[in-house]
Amino acid sequence: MERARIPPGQGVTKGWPLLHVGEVPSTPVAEWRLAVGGAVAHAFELDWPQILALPETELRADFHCVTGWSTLDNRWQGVALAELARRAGPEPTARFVRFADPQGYDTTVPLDRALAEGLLAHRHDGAPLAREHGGPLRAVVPGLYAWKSCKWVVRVEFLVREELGFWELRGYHNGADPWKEERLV
Ligand SMILES: Nc1nc2c(c(=O)[nH]1)N[C@H]1C(S)=C(S)[C@@H](COP(=O)(O)O)O[C@H]1N2
Ligand SMILES: [Mo]
Repeated sequence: MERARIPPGQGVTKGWPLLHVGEVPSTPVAEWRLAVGGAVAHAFELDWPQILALPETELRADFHCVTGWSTLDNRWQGVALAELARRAGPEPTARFVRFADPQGYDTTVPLDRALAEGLLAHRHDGAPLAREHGGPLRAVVPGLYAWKSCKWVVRVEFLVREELGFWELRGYHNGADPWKEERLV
């Protein structure tokens, strides 16, 4: 049987809802820095022109918020996690990747999933990603609930051990698989 398009308990919404804790950061793009580090051979930092100079990948994916709304067929453009990993050289023991914003929001995803489908998006539908939706740079991990898609990413950290993030410390299921309804623990 063909799998349903929408995971159980989700409903398609019109438009693109906004959801985050804290403030939308006002750091100018010219001052945005991305630090890539943790369990890697070469930690590095990129400024905005360097981020834009990396090979660009497009990802078309649905987006499922654990509160019940889904948006379909989002087109994201940006830097594949695999591209950052290629430059950083994760240690063989690395199993997870943590994304963090500048104000204490973070979330962790399994490395194999991040490498297979994770993107740091700086554009959506070909236009620069709106600030309120995580611009200039946000993670997109399509196979997991949207709280794993960290907005305003300033740090990507490869981890040997799993760490709980902002929502996972507040009762969200760290697996976050919408098809298994891994919402709360
Ligand atoms: N930095 C940061 N990223 C975040 C959040 C947040 O509060 N802070 N909320 C998450 C949640 S719960 C959802 S549903 C999506 C919402 O993304 P959107 O506002 O672009 O629709 O962002 C995720 N990424
Ligand atoms: Mo969400």
